Amino acid sequence: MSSEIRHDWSREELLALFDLPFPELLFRAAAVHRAHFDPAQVQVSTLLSVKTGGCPEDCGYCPQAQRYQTGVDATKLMDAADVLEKARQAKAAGASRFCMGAAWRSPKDRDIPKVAEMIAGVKALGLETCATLGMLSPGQAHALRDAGLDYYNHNLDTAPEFYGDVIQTRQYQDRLDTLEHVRDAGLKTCCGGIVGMGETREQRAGLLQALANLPAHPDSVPINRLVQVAGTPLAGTAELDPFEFVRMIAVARIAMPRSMVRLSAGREAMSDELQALCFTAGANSIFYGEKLLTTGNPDVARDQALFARLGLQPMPLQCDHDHGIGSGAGGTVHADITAPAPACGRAA
Ligand code: SAM
Ligand code: DTB
Ligand code: SF4
Repeated sequence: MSSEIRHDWSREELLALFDLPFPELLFRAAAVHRAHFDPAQVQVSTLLSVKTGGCPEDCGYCPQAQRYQTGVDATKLMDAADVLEKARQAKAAGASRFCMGAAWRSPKDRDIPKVAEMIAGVKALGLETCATLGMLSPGQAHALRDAGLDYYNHNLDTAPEFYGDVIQTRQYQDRLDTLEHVRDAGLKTCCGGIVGMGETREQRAGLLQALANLPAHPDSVPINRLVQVAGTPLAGTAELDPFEFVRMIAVARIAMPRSMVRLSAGREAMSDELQALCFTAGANSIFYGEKLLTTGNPDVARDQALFARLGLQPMPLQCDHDHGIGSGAGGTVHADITAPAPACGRAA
């Protein structure tokens, strides 16, 4: 099984992978996974919404868009001290990365020092830092990097040709521009999308094509399954076949062999068996903790039990380092989620 890093994937090649018999696709994805990672290790991130709701954008899936009546109350930006308390709790519970999300189209320059204070504080705890704040200018990306930011999350969300069906208030190119500013500032990228929005299989392949053909594969690739929230335009969309979700994970793993593929939103509604299939297909990262940004996530006890039943361990930060993917923050993170994993011994 070839697992070279490619940036020239065609839609047809990716669709041909989607079309493979399910066991064959899983086998190929699992082989690529093993060539680059220890399949028993799963990276664990915790999310915190540091500024919730009231967003001017019109993303059709999002409970935080002001224009949809979803019952999400808008809040101001949290104080750094409160964010740090949440980060301490996340670290104690076993997270190795802490991701701060804000419901902004883009941050205002006056917001940057406040977010920088949060980032510096979280980094000082020995956690990897991630932020998702909307579109960034080059200067903002540099300022966040200088504050100690490791990763920036900004998703392409879907295939270019389906994008306009979901979002009108900003363009695909705006997202590509922000990703360029993020890379140019020396930040690692976390970039993926959502499935289950009514897109076709070809469009799911199109999202993966857009991600894999970026100038550099994203370091993390979150694959979200739409969490349907009443009041959003996409509430009521036909549910995606769970096996199709697993295929999406598997093709992402094959197309981006060294990236952390994150089983992201939508886990709360997934059975343990479906999640196990996703880990088998090459997913090796999750969001951990009872809440995503505004919607639910499996509770900690359920994830601890799942890791124990599947023999999975939280990935120590050092393992990231071995593969040249992680940041310079901290050493091995010992997680309560299950017995701490030894530092990954696989070749870089
Ligand atoms: N406002 C910033 C932005 O849009 O870049 C950052 C936060 S936004 C909530 C981050 C990502 O969460 C979106 O790009 C989308 O992929 C995902 N997301 C939002 N609502 C979701 C939902 N209901 N189901 C699944 N994923 C969702
Ligand atoms: C990503 O791709 N998924 C996360 C994170 N990046 C910021 C967000 C999921 C949000 C799900 C809906 C909510 O909880 O509001
Ligand atoms: Fe705003 Fe981000 Fe939600 Fe879009 S996804 S409405 S930009 S918070």
